[in-house]
Amino acid sequence: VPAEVARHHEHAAGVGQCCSAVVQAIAAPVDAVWSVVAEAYKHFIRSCRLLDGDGDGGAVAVGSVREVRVVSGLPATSSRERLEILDDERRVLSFRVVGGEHRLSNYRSVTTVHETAAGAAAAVVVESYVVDVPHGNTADETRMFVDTIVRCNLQSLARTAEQLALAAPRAA
Ligand code: A8S
Repeated sequence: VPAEVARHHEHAAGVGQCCSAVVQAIAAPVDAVWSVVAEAYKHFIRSCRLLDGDGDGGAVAVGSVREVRVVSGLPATSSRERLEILDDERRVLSFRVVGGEHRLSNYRSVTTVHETAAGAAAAVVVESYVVDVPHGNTADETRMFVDTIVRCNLQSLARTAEQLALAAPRAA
């Protein structure tokens, strides 16, 4: 892994914050995986709209903010996410939570996609994050909660990318 990509996963967790990382192996080419990362693959999203984009579904730029409505059953109803990094070349995506109704203040995550030694049809995704530990919770509880969400999202990403790779083996 190139150092400048690995460095994105080094989070300076301050007092009252915690951080973690989740790794997911995927049986699909990196380009297929990246194309899914750059789209919406997330599990817990009910709906999503760009707040300051032009609304026509065009290219999403760094600095754009989206409002996400969350499915019921979570201690959250909505989240506002600002795109911080979208690097197609190095396959790095990062966003920061800038608002919404939930308990994960100052959440910021970085997702990177990597080739593996196992061959062209295998990738690894690393997603790391830093977040404030909510009042009344421990860092361990917070990491367990967030790791579970991230793991679900990455498993969903894996399924989508693997299906994409099967459907269009040469497109990637
Ligand atoms: C992501 C990662 C996370 C999203 C969290 C952790 C969230 O969207 C959900 C529940 C919450 O309680 C917080 O990559 C928040 O989306 C599903 C609304 C931020």
